Formats: sequence, structure tokens, C-alpha cells
Amino acid sequence: MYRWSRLILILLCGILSSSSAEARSGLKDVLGRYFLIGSCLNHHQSAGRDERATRIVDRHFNVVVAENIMKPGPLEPREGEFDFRAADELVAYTRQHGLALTGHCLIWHSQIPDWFFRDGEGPASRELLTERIRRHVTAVVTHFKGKVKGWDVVNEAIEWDGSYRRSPFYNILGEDFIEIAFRAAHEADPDVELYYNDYSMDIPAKRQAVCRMVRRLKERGVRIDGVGMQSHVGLVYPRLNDYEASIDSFAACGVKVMITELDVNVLPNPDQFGGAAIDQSYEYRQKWNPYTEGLPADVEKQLEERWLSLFEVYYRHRHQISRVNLWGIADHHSWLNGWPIPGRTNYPLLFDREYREKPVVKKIIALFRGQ
Ligand code: 9MR
Repeated sequence: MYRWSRLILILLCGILSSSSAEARSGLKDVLGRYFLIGSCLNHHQSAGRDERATRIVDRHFNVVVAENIMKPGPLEPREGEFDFRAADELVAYTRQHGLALTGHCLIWHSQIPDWFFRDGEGPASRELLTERIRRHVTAVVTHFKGKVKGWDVVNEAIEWDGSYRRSPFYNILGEDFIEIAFRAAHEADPDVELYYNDYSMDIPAKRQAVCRMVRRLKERGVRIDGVGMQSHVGLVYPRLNDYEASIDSFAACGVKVMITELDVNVLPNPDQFGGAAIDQSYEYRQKWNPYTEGLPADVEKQLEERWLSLFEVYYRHRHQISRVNLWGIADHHSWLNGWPIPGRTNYPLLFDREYREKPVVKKIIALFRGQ
């Protein structure tokens, strides 16, 4: 009799502790079976000064990316003068917290100093710009060798209609700047993964152009491991069938698919708004900022449903996707409070302004458990 009751007690304790372990699981414990899951960190966070953010990172994430401090402007403010201090703190943070690190980003037309494109009073020549890209990429990739799993080598080079963005890189070098950057990155660290990263990747013309670019690079013997779909989405855009078609197309090009800057914008926006083009900006009007005191229940519900349908997509494509990365930890950290209209109150992330986990997080975990 005593033996039986002891056995039952042991069984009960087992069940209870495994269900409380389940309740304690974070996103990385369950989604991490299929892909890396993470967030960008702002400088304050990667310097370890935001304890509440760190608790979330420890529990939920296994990969991070710098929101700003590894871009060309912060790393090489003046030609040949590199400042790696902030980024080195981030590397120390990733080591301390057992996180993989994605490098973001080597070549982008934004957050890059003007000196890059100039020669005295005039524009840089082809040769000079080529040399500068090579030097920047080589110095940065070499510095972070062994510390970064993969780099966003080129960011946002293609427009929504599939044409190349008329950035200073393109205006001086044509599409060659892409190959120059990828080759330099590979030469500096043959072991590091190399990605192309962009927004509005659901748009068919853009999807096709990115696929053409990937195939062309591969045909020319250039290493490219992945395509990053930034995924700055809203409640109704993009249409999920277009978004899924892009995941399939990129996977069919033989590269890893990464969801790299995920957030869901719940605010109403002016007509011409779209993507993540940082030069878009509109004047503040009260009607564009309706939820300063919190979300009404129907919008909250719509937002939760949107999160779940996005993660259903990631679940269906879990064997093609190698990373899902949110663009920020808690709502007040998001760039979407300031873009494309300054001074708004947005709710685009999985943790609220008090760093509380939104109820959808447990639902996402349950979805990946097949419950
Ligand atoms: O979130 C970043 C914000 O803090 C910066 O001010 C902005 C500057 O351009 O860049 C934001 O991050 C961008 C990312 O690096 C590339 N894709 C679009 C992101 C949102 O603009």
C-alpha cells in the first residue's frame, strides 16, 4: 500500500513539474527547435543597462542583432577611423548570455557618412568607391571574425518595382557594388554566412528581382547564404499568400530564408505609406495617433489574430526558415513610434510598455507545440 502511494506521489510530482516547466518555456525553447528566434537590441540594451529587456532576452531569445551600432556610420564615422567600442560591448553581451549574433549591416544607403561617396568637392570615382567598400567591409568583417554568425552584407538595394534603388552606390557603380561587397566579406571571413536583406519582399516584382540577383551572384561564384525578409507588416498588409510565395521562391533559389525585422504596425497611416523607406515622413495629426491610452478590444483582437497568422506561416514554412528576428523588445522601444510620423504611440512588438509578455506569446508557443 505504502509503495503504491509513493509511486503515485512520484508520478504526480513528475507531471506537475513538467507542466510547470512547460509554463516556464520561452519562445526559444519551442520555436528554437526549428529556427533561431531573437530581437534587435538598442545600444542601451546591448550595453547591459536595461535589466528588464535582458530578462526577456534570457528567457525567450537565442539570437540578437544590433539595431544601429554596427551600421557604417557608427562604425566608421570618418574614413579609416573605426569605432568598435559599442559593438564590442554587444559581442560581450552575446557571449555572457549565450546568444548568436547577426551583423547588421555592411552596405546600406542610410546611416552612412557622406565621405563614402565624395572625393573633395565632387563625387567619388568608380575606383575610389570600390576601394572604400572593400576597405570598410574587410575591416569590419575581420574585426568580428568568429563573433558573428552571418552578415547582412547589402541592405535594401531593390525598389518595390524590381528596379535597382538609385542610391549613391548604384549611381556610381551600378549593380556591381553588390558583388564587390559580398566578395570582400567572403574574403575577409570564409566561414561567416552572408545575406541580402530588404523590406516589402512580398511584392512579386521585388521578389523576382531578388531571386534574379541571388541566382546571378551564385552563377558568378559569389557566396550568398540567405535572404532576409524584414517583415515590417501591418494588420492587413502584406497579403499572406504573397508573403508565403516569397518564402517559397527564396527557398527555391537555394538560400536560407530569414524573417529579420518583424513588427506589426497597428496605427492608421496616410495613403502613400508603405514598406520601411526611412525617407517617408508625414506631419503629425491627431487622427494618425488614435490609441495613446491603449488599444480598444477589437483592435487588440485583430492584432493578436495577425500575430498568430504570421506565426502560422512560419510554422508551415519552418523547414525553410532559419531565423525569425523581431525588431525590438517592448512596444516603447520600437522605431514605429517615430516613423513615418513622429510622436505616436504604437504597439508593434510582443512585450508591452511595462515589459509584460502579451498573451499571444503563450499562444505562439502552443502553436509550435502543435496544441
Ligand atoms: O530601428 C532603426 C532606427 O532606430 C534608426 O533610426 C533607423 C535609421 O535608418 O533604422 C532603423 O532600422 C532599420 C533597419 O536598420 C533596416 N531596415 C529598416 C529598419 C527600420 O527603419
